[in-house]
Amino acid sequence: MGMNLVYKILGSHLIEGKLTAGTEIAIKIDQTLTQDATGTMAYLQFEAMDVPRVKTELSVSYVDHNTLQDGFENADDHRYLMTVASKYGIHYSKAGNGICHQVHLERFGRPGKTLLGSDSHTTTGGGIGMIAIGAGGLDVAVAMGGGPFYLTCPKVVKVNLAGRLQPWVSAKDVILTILKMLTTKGNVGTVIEYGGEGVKTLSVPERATITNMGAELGVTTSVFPSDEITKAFLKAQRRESEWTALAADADAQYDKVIDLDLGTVEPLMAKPHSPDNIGTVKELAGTKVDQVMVGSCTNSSFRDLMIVASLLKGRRVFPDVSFGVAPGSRQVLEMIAKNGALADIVSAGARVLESTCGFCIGAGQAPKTDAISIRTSNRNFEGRSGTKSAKVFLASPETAVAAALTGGIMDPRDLGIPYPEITMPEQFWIDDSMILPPAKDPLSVSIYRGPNIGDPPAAEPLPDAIKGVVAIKVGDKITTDHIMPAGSRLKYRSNIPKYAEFVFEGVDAAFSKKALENKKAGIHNIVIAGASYGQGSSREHAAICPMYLGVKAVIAKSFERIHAANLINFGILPLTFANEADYEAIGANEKVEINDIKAALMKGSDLVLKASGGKTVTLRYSLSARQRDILLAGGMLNYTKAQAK
Ligand code: MIC
Ligand code: SF4
Repeated sequence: MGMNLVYKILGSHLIEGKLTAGTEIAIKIDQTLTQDATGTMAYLQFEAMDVPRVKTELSVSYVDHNTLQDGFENADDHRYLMTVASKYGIHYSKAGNGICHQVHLERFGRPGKTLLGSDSHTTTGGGIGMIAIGAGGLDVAVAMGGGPFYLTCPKVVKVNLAGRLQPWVSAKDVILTILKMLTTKGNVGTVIEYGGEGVKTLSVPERATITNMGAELGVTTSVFPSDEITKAFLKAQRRESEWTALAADADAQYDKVIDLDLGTVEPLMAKPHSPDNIGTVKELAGTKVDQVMVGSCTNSSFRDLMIVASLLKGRRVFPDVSFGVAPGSRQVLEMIAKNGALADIVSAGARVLESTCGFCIGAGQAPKTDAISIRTSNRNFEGRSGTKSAKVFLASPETAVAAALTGGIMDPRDLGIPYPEITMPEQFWIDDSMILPPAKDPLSVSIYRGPNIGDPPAAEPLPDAIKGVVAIKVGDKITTDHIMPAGSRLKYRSNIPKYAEFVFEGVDAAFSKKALENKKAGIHNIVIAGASYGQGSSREHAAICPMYLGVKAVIAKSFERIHAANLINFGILPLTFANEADYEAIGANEKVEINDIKAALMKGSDLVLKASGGKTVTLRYSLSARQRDILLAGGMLNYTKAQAK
């Protein structure tokens, strides 16, 4: 029986387990990446492991998220990251060199390799034929130390692409089409493998736009084959020797096959406030627009920016629209500067921004009250832009420019201008001088620690009985941004007691104070949630800070993969309702208890929650033996220490 591409790559990296969907496997990690927002905690944890040098083939530390430096905290963190990288054998990509996923694709991604990154959009690497997975910082730290990465062996869904995209329709519209079909819920434990004749019509950056937003589907990752197009991309990056051909066997098996004719894809948009709330640009046409932003790791490649520049050339941005452009990397910025396209963008009236995440994470460019903002990024969660009342629509660069030029949503096909032909360069501009290699003599490097850097907090062992209170009850689709706000709060990421003051800030501003008081009084905190709890970011602070506040269990209808793993790593029980209707049975502030936890976990039997009024609710969990032991030890760091004894 033939093998699919996903199992071929996983199989060649398998350390424990069998390739049987739904069972736990461990794989060897070849490459890691971190970014500054999750990186400081990852490296603090790596330091605590006492490993003298990373054991991966390649590890890169990027600074791209918090570069605004409105205070000393971010700059201090950058310096910490630079010195840690130098000492432990990690490459350091300086602020200004670009967004981690874009730079990694350009300079380091290699077909057939595994990449683990402390960022949910690490999946971008699937565009170049890698198994690239997002995880919490602690899992990445373990991988840097040479440890395997544990995951549930995925089901593999093939998206069989036929035909070719019509003019004015691009990769973003493809992934929005798939988000419309599959939504953001129910795809945990799946990997998407793209195949079919249509693959040949997509360049590597276009493939990467598609795999990038696999994170929004909630899949473990997505992957494209490595073919002549991949080879040409690597050659243009002067890395042809790193190419290898990779494809599924002709008779490969899949859990499901979805057919998509690229020729039928239309310009689409994700409406507020979820990436799967899809509408056609045609039906949304006429909506007045206040802000348009092009950039983010989804759509900031050379091709994307050339489309933007070609459409803007000789034209002007609509007077009352604020239009910003953030090239994804210094390579892209330098190339459009050298070929004149940047001048076309500037002349049209765009605000040219640093090559960073910036607007995408709410670090600057917050739109006006009640604004309609069109963005080429990947997430439009409420408040993520920095303005709670703003309505963010996600769209392709083509659709974004049409809105910037006309002041309203409009199908770009109705602009009445010819679709620009963009040819991919045979040679990209290569200058890696902003990527600092590690020191040859690690002893010569002393690590810089500013005053905002704290110690990673230790988790307490799991209690046998949780006796406490429902400190908060939330609904469906709670993102890690809801749990741990980003934007201006993120500068406290290296200081857990401070950052913990903002847990659930936008949902219940009193939560943090209340939870800490409970903890001090010996009362355990429990979170009750709906479906897809912990969507979005890989930010492990969404587990660490609640742990610091004394949260012992989260009971939800369902969890997203990365967040569930982070909860376990930090000793918080992720539990689900045996009967979803019981979500209604427990209210906020109710006193509850869960007894005999250890015996139940050892037997694998259900847990029972008793509420104050005498109601009982049956709770389930899905844990491997290893995860159970991590929880019993009180988190991954305690578990690792105990194993080392
Ligand atoms: C995001 O897009 O939400 C982020 C910010 O890149 C996060 C990482 C973080 O929280 O720092 C992600 O996607 O994992
Ligand atoms: Fe940065 Fe936005 Fe990409 Fe996250 S999604 S890595 S914030 S550009």
